[in-house]
Amino acid sequence: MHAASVLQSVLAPAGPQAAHIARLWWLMFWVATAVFVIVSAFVVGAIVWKRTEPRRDDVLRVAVTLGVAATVVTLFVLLVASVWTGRAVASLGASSTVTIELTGHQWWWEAVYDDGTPSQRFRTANELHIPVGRPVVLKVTSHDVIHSFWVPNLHGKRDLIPGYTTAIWLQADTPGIYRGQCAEFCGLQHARMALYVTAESNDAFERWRMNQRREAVQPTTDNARLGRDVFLRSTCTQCHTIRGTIAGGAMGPDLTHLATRGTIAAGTLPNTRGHLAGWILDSQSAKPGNQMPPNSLPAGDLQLLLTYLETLK
Ligand code: HEC
Ligand SMILES: [Cu+2]
Repeated sequence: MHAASVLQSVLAPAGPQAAHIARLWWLMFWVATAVFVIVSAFVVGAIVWKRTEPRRDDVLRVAVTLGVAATVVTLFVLLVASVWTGRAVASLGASSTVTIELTGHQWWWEAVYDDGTPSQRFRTANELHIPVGRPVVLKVTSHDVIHSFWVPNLHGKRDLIPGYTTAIWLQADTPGIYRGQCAEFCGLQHARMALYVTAESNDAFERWRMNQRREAVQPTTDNARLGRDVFLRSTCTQCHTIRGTIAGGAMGPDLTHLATRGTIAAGTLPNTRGHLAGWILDSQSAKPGNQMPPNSLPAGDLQLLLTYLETLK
């Protein structure tokens, strides 16, 4: 994932909701610009031109009436436009085929892809995939404090409130990787609480989803097997799940398909062997205050563990 290929902009809408919001933004921008220019022109005019004729109250009264009328009409148009946009983005009026339960944590995102068949549900973290051209419902809530889901290319903001679930509809029409950001201050690492949404063709999405549903791959080499043993006898299992092993913790992100993600720690670091090593030994230096404690592992064990984690495709 190259930073340059990732978009995070309200002005480059990639779906219908974002397009509505961008249109409203441009309307308000041009109206405000026009108001600014007109008012400035009057101010400059008042300074430059000296009054030579006596004041005429009738002309003044007409001017004030026109000014007030123009203001009322402008504000009314903006009100109607924003109410209309609010309604237009509220729902896509279609039955959705993809439902994602998204939960905010200090400071990462937990996602469960829902399915009518319970065995087809799966859990992942920090990186969503969605099919292009199909409406997606996100059911959002929070595990701790108020967070806010915001992927500017796809939709406006939606608060994640503890103990309360709300639904937000979105759709991507243009394939791409869109960066999201927690948009409600939620503590020390609020700024490092990013989220990536990959919008891709239906085929690519279904392939991704099929793979995510699977349990973790069984190690095929001795080193990967030993690495799994390191994982399973360390504290990792208290907080992390790797489906298909006894590790079933829920404090931290699900690691079953860790190696399919482009970043770790909610967009903080690229998912490379070196960064993973640094993160596992001392995640506090990369993301101070985060909920994962440092781990002191012998160098050999760490290398085996990394080899295992890299197999989790
Ligand atoms: C006390 C709970 C806890 C323990 C123990 C723990 N972790 Fe974590 N881990 C977390 C939390 C919480 C996060 C998310 C931190 C964040 O992004 O703010 C995390 C994040 C990670 C990530 C990044 C995942 C992602 O997709 O962003 C990896 C990899 C990881 N831990 C591996 C390990 C390994 C390996 C061990 C054992 C050596 C371990 N963790 C032990 C809680 C824990
Ligand atoms: Cu936040």
